Amino acid sequence: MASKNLVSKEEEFKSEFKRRVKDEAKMLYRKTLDEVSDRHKFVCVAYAVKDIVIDQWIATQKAYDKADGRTLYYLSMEFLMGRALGNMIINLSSRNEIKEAIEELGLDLNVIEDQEPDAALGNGGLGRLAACFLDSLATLNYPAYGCGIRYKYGMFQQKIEDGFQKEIPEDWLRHINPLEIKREEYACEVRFGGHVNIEYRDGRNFFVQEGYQAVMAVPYDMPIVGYGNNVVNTLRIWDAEPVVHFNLEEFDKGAYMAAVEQENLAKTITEVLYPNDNHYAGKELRLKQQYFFVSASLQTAIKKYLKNHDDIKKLHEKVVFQMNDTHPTLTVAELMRLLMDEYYLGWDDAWEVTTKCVAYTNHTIMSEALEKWPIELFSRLLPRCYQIIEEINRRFCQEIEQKYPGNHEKVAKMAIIYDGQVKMAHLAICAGYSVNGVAKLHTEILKKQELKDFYEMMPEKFNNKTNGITQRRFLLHANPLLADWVTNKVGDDWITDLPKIKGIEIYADDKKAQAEFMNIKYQNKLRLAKYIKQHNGIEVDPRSIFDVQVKRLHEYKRQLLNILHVMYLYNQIKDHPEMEFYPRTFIFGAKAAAGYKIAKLTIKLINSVADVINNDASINGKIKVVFIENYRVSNAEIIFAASDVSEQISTASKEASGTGNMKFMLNGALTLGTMDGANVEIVEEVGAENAFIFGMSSDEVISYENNGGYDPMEIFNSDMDIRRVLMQLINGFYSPQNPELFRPIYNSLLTKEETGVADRYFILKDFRSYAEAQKKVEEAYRNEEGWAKSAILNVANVGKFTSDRTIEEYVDDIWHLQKVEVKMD
Ligand code: B1N
Repeated sequence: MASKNLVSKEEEFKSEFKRRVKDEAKMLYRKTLDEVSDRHKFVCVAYAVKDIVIDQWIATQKAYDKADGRTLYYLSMEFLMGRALGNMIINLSSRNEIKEAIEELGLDLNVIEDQEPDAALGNGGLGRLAACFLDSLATLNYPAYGCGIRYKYGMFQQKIEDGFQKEIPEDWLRHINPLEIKREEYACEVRFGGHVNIEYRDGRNFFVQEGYQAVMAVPYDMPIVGYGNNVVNTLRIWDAEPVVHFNLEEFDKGAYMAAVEQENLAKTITEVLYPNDNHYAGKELRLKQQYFFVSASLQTAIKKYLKNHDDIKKLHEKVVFQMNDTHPTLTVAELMRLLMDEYYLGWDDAWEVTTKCVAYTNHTIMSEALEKWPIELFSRLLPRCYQIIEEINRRFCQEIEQKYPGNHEKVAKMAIIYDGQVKMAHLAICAGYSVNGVAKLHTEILKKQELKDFYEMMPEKFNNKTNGITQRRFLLHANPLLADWVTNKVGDDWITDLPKIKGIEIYADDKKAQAEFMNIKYQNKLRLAKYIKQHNGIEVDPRSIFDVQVKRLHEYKRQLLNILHVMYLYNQIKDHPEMEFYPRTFIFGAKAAAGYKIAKLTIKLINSVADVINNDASINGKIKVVFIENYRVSNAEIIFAASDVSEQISTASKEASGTGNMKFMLNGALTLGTMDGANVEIVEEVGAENAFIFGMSSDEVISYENNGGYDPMEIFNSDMDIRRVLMQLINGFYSPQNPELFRPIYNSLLTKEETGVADRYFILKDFRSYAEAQKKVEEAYRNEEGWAKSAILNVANVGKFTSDRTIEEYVDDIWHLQKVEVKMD
């Protein structure tokens, strides 16, 4: 009887869902479901899914209110969410019924999912980390908001034309976004510019901003569905609207111009994501964006708190703000401002609350990424915040002076305001109660080098939180074949408890399991080969080694080392056609910041090398080079699943953590990498014998850097293979129309012309060691069973790198949140 009831309940759910999808087609498009386009089918299905999600969303927020625990506000300029629908479906408990219903409607879920544009509100690792964290927070039952900006144009779309990158605006909102809700009731005002007046009333001073320009911040909420636990959290992203929609006749000339300016401010502020990864451009509009979303997020967080509590001095008991890098560091000044100017706390009380509410994560040591704002710009745009920061700085410098009497150099090095600039990292560290790095090595470098002075003065703030990724998106959704294989072997606990995946370790030596595993990899390689054929028109051999480097293009990530090595291999094969060589497909995917010349030229080089090699019939297809256009979350899912070799070859010490490295590992690719970022911990988990490690250590790199670099000419003059490859950059070998084209790359490696340092990222210095490691990759791949064993061991030992673990560590050490159960009746 019980099972019969269950069956009928499922059937009821399915027919309700199907009815809903069909109704949407009727209501939205005046058509039957089979008459509407694929994109409209996506919209209909998305609305039907949203209907299920909304009930859980309401229930979750009720449960949170009732529990009245601490809430996390994860403040980030970037959330690289990718597509939502497919992920939402796999996370819902009713996933099977939904999938069946979709099938019964005669729809293909893959086709439907493909209709959704990626929500690309981020550049790379930092933004994707924020997205993985939201998934884990919801899955682990923690009350949390993501707070960010609803950019009209997200990360640009990349087109490759004649081998060059072209940036096309990504108008992801041109069609309705069925998976968001506009929440006009939470709109609030954000003010820029003007000046601060002091008014004396009721026995105290009031600071009032006057002559400012204002915009309305209007939030849009996107649901974040936890895995099978009824929890739906919220990503709240802010759009800007003009405060007054003005009526032309009513305005005199002055008011007219002011109104137009306010309209323009509203229009520009959330227009576009800055497409820079690990680089600070210092643009005024960027500072406006930062203040805009920080102020709006804080205002609503405080109002929400005061709905059920009356003592603002206890805000920290219920609220924590995590600052994702320094981009939201204005949180410190804005919270002080709100507490003092709007809620009438004195300085000391406001400081006490603020410093118990904010924590800071550092994501990079790259000096060009450090945010430093000129005082002139800062104080003009944010006069009250600037005043507050001046006072924070004054007190902080006093503290340093007290601790290190007479040490003026210390004060100069650590001050928040110095040399005409406001240093955001110093502000974040001074006010934050926690400062964390994102991998063990990175945190050690912060403590010993970059932030040494701060660590010595306040060691208790510093801690490590090694990054992680969500296995729900990057295995369960991205690689259903491998996910099913794992589940068949060890059950499905790994979905919410990744270390359980260790259970497959006993199959590492099992010949049958190895064959199954390699067959799954092969199927995934077929899927990627098909994608490449469709999108690049290039035919690749799914039996070749898929050797993959996908990540933002940056000199420190050394895509150049990879392609120079391809050029070197090509020379070898041409010289020795009889040489044994296992066919290899070198796959690249990378966006370069629009203004980053040498990065864009590297893309052109990869494509030029691809042109020559792919069209040389004499090498029998031994090497293929593919540049995948428009690398993003949705095609990343296909790429990771199909990879054999994971290229993680940054100059040691430069990659704070990396998270792509973990996604490859999860999908059974072997790491070819330097001892950098989280690679160190990956090797620790999987064993050096199941990875290919090469290159200088971070200590060596740092010691060279402290001594002005090294002399790459010595290598150029003594290593004839390297010399030949470099000469091919300037003799037209890969650019016969314009032999000078790649001269800047050549110069960056051999002269101080480009950056003041020759080969700043030690590409030539690491080349031989890289080439040797690559040779070992080939040898290892020839032994198919050995390779399968290593690949399985990579998957088996990936447990540590789930973002669920990372989040639990943040909760234990920094956030102190309580889990909340959500029951549906
Ligand atoms: O953050 C990731 C790390 O895994 C990567 O190693 C790290 O490079 C990346 C300014 C950044 N650090 N800094 C940025 C992004 C945008 C921007 O405007 C800096 N991204 C990282 C997650 O921890």
